[in-house]
Amino acid sequence: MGKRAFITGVNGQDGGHLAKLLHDKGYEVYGMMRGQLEASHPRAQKFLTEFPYVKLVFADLVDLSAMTRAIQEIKPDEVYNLAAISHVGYSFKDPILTAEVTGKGVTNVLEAIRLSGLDKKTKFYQASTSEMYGGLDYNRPGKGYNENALFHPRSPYGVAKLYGYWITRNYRESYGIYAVSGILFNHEGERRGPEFVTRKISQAVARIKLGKQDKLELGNMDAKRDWGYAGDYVEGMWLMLQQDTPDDYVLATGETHSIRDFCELAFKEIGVDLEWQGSGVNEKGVDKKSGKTLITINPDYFRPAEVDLLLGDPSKAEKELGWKRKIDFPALVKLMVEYDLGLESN
Ligand code: G4F
Repeated sequence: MGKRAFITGVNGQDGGHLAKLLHDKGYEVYGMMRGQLEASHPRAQKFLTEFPYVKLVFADLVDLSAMTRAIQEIKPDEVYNLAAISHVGYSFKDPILTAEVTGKGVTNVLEAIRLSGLDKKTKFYQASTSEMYGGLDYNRPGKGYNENALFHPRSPYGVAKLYGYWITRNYRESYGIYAVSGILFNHEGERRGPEFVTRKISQAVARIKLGKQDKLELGNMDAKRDWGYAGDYVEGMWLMLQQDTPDDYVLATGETHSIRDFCELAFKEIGVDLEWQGSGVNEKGVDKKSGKTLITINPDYFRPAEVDLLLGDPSKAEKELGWKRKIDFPALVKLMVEYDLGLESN
């Protein structure tokens, strides 16, 4: 019989990519959805249309009893904890719930494994994040953050994720559970939600091209991110659970680009050359040829504290896991704009 995997947050961007990868590898895939849903609910039905092989489990990360029941029933070989409140900006608005779900929820999954007596069988992957670094470790200028860089989270989300990182490490060191963190830098693609900046841009570009939208409003244009393709990153998650000894790994591209860079490449895909005019909140992205304003700044999208620059150093994962990203930055932007052009044309 194949291995069993249990994915929390299966309905999110990475959940879909990972479910497919594991199914293709012969796993029996269980996916968790939250709340009072049933398999007949439209959201569950929509998910099952795309991923009919996933066995849905209805439970909530904040409910230890539900998590324990789920783990006891499934007896998974591998658990991938992807569920979280994952939007950094939103976490400032709902910091307590973020702590409960994104932070304490990790302990519930680990406890569920331990209480079920599966600590020697079940391997655990925690979706840790580059947001834990916060972009403030000036000891590593230009080199990129690796597994030893200083953490200084800059949002309730980052703080909650840091708790998740340490409790995962603590269960590994205390109970010998095969529990690891993947410290993943931003990863995007066609499954990304439109509340994140890359998908917001690719959707807007497609809609502007098709005459469905006039312009795009953005927040901080100066932030820089290390952006890879989510499909490449789920392979790294799986590899982290296939090693002789559990350890934590950074997955990143080793390149960083600004929001402006992303906009320029995305608009180029529809034949528009952008020119930047003005500065600060008055900055505008203008179509060089027509003079039409396509991008303006809306301070509502600014965050109380910002992570200015993220750049990852994936050399440990490349050396020890044999992992390497396949899709580079221009290919990622192209893939997303092309996908949204197809979607918006229908
Ligand atoms: O796309 P974002 O919302 O992603 P962010 O905050 O980097 O977080 C993502 O990556 C993390 C890994 O480092 C994950 F842990 C996390 O769960 C999530 O997947 O914002 C990227 C940047 C920020 O600096 C933001 O201020 O884009 C800036 N930005 C500018 N205008 C905007 C906008 N972000 C959003 N969401 N919307 C805007 O209009």
